[in-house]
Amino acid sequence: MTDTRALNDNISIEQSGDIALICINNPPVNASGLLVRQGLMAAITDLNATAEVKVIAIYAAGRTFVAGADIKEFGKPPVEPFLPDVFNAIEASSIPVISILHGTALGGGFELALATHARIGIEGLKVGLPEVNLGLLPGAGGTQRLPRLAGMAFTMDMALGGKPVNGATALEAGAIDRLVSGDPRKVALSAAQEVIDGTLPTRPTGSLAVEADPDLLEATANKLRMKQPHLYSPHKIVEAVAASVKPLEEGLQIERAAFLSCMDTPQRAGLIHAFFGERAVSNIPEAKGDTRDIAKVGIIGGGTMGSGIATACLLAGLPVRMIEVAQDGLDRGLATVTNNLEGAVKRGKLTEAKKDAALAAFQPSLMMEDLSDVDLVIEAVFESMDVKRDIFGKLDVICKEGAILASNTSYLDINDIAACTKRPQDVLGLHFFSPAHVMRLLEIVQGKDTAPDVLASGFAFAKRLKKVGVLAQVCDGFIGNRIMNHYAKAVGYLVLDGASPAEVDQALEGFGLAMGPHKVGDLAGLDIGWANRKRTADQRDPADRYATPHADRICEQGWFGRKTGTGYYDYSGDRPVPNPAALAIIDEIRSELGITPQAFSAEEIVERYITAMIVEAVRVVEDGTAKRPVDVDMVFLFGYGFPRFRGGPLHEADQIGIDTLIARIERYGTEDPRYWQVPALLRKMQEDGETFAGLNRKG
Ligand code: 3H9
Repeated sequence: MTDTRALNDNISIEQSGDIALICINNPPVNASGLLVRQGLMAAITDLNATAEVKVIAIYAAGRTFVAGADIKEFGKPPVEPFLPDVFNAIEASSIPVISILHGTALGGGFELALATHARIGIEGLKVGLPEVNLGLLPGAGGTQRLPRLAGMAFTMDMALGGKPVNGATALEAGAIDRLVSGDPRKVALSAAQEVIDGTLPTRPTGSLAVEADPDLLEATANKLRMKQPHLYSPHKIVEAVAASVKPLEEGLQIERAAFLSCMDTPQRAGLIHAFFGERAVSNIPEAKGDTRDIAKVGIIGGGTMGSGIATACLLAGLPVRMIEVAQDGLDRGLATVTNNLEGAVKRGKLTEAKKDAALAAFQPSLMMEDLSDVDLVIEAVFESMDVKRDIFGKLDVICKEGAILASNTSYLDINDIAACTKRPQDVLGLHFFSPAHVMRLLEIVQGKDTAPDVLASGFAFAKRLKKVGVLAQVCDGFIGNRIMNHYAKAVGYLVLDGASPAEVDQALEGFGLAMGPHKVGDLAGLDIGWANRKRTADQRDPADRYATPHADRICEQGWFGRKTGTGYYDYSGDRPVPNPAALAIIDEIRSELGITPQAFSAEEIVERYITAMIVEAVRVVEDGTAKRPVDVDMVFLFGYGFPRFRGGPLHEADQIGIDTLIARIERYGTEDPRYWQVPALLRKMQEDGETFAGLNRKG
């Protein structure tokens, strides 16, 4: 006889004879929220008091086993029972408890399994400890129990890398006991029977010992100090894993203390903002609804951008037709695409067979007419409105009805481009970031006539390419480049007023940027910004002292950065060093402008840089170019290398505080009232006691 009873909305028990199954059902990912914790604790207590039960098997309904603690609860007052206590109760159960894992058993979900007395994986399983990605560490026994099953080195890799491994790897390491195929409930029943029959051994993980490995601990700690000096939780992970050689209870206490200290950091808040932000940007009405099928893509332009976009499409399994005006351009495009795909093979992202299939799906052509059968065209030629007008006029004639016509322009007006066609409803901007097959940001730019299904197709396309699509409205530079153009002026100002490019870079790298702005400029090519400044020269205000004339004069020497061997830095030696000739140009301009150089501390450099970025970011939200603050944040995390642990410029603005920001802008404004102005929205937020997190919640 089978008796099934629900303990609450998330946990039920199914008992047949001496076997009890506990089912976790908390869609979509069975996160171990309060009801799951309460239900599991009650189930283990009840079943231990039920005389006939000889084995307990825990499995989950739906697409996955538990994917971790409920992240939405973090930052709120914790409510008992806590996850570690629930897992300790499972391990202490006098009746053997086994777990059946399918889908993604991550974080607290994997830790739940580690506390049971045997683990059965189901084919397709992935297990992992991704807490480090959230600024945390496995805080429910992971750093103590996994070393007992799979060793310290495996645990360290998993907890520091944050990447899941597949079932076969977990089995080989000893993290799970078996890998089978089948339905989780049926596997739970048959595995439970095996425990009773004695063919599936069980034992508490805490009964096992860990082999000490002081060399590994020291080498890992040293590597982290070099590679991740800004991050807090990785160092705490090493500390916790090191404690796994101690008796379990002692180790668990050290882990708990380390976990709680991570929970208190702004990094945890920033990284969790990034986790939800990545999902929030496409959780908007514009991204939903009907879409058009995109089965074949046309790309106009075989330069770096066009080839990168083509690579991204091919990697997503989409056939691509690339159009160029001359054979040598097409040859270059093919060579770049091939090179990109080979790079993906080398990095282990692509198999040789898939690379060959991708190349077979790449069709270069010199005839625009060959775009007549594609579902989406992405124009990726250089930034000339005349050229783009000409192209879109031709596309209007050539492309089939319903084809989506996109421009990868970084700055230009999508409405002007759409006006060259008789189908402006089919036109939108799809702005990729270089290298386009690597960078995850895609700005999806809505024209005034863009049809809803075209916009939603842009989001579906981003998802297919595994990119983060962010909605932007038309303006010069959209969200990202518009903000960048503004704070780039503040960088120029810092340099002209006395900081050297290397000092600025160092200060901002200290803030967490992977590379300072001058190093980025040298890497990307200083000629790109120069061309853009020339394009907008007629819009320059002669009273603007931030027009970065030193950057122009450096470019006039033919110094474009790495590709010419010289830029802000000199690349002729083993390591780049500040270019003395560039410093001389800066000095020359300072004296032409009558500037007496002043010293800036690293702190001051960071303050001015981030404040300038926030000012324009606020304006972008104020005028609706970005829908919400979180959209700006995700643009900067996924397209501009803003440190993820800081959550984005407007998340950072909340940490700084609106009063402090306004005071700073007003103070800088006494030096230059033209550039430093407090945006009206910031003033209003101050009056209302509003935060950017609050604006995000309002949507
Ligand atoms: C932890 O476990 C700490 C412990 O060590 C110690 C505690 C004491 N909580 O990504 P998707 C939502 S830390 C709450 O689109 P997919 C997500 O926001 C945790 N919600 O699906 C989304 O909501 P919406 C360690 C969560 O199939 C929906 O579920 N675990 C959680 O592409 C679908 O998600 C992790 O870090 C959660 N834990 O990918 C795992 N997870 O529909 C984090 C997801 O409203 N999760 N949601 O936008 C993931 O990596 C992916 O979600 C997963 C599924 C691979 C599971």
